[in-house]
Amino acid sequence: MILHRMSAVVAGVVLLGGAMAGCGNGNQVSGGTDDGKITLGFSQVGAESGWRTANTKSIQDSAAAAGVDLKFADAQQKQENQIKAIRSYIAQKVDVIAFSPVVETGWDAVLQEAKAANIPVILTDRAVDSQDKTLYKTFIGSDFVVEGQKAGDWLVKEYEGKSGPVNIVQLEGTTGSAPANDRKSGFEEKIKADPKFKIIASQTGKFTRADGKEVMEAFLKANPKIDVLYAHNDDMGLGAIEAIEAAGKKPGTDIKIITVDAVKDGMQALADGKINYIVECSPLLGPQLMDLVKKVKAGEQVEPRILTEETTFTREQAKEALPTRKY
Ligand code: GZL
Ligand code: ZN
Repeated sequence: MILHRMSAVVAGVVLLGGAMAGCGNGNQVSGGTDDGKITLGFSQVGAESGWRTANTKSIQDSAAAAGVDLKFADAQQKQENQIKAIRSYIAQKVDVIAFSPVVETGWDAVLQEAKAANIPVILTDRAVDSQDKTLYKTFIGSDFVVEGQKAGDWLVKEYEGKSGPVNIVQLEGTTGSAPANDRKSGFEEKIKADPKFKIIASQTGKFTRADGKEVMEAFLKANPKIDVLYAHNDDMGLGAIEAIEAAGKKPGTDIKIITVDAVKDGMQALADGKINYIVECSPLLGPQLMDLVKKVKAGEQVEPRILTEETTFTREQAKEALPTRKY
């Protein structure tokens, strides 16, 4: 786990402040710093994809702009590292804790500890399956089921009037993560109505290019006829494109490709005709997160579920959007 303190000053004050500042319940010196600034402890999933890089930048830039003291920990996609980071934020008595849970399950204990310490928690990007909704103040992120449904809808329209079988391979996101579970269920729900659609292989590519490439190589070796690839993020789709081309096939033509995220590299592949359709998943949660942090610190009510705005892109739309793409 890499603990980044956003400024040596904060680190210094935290060491000093730790002794004097009782905090976290809003009416005392704010978390560990005596400059009255809000201290946010953020536990990030890792640095597995272009989406994650953009998400981290959005959070760090927004914290700086909002004058929020950010403590940031990269968990390298390991749940135990996220739990350790959250525990260290509790020990440091930060004002607010936020995190993107790498998987949906196994959070109740540490979230109970944060609640007992009177430190409010905000979920960003991914959901948890805790039944106890008092364990966090709000969840801001996409609806991954809808993202999967959008991908399925496009495929159904693309093959309208055409006979099957349509052999589909699926590169799933991180096993147990909300985006992997929900993008899978949303997509499969849409295509199950027509038996011509057959998912002939489905396996995790861990949201990375390298794993996406490796799994696609195996898919290609085992399946002589693949018509469609549905990848749960652009990065796995881009890795798969390398494998498809190495196998002498044309991505976007011999094998239609649908991905999710719409990061710049994915949008470029879409504009180049190597990907056929991208469902956007916005990583730019930083500004809204900082607003929520201030509201929650001030004890204001916040919406329990905040949905991010996002769209879909065809090849033409990608060409138009690319020049001004922020990430
Ligand atoms: C989705 C996010 C996913 C992205 C991937 O909100 O959790 O994790 O789709 C990223 O690119 O790795
Ligand atoms: Zn779920």
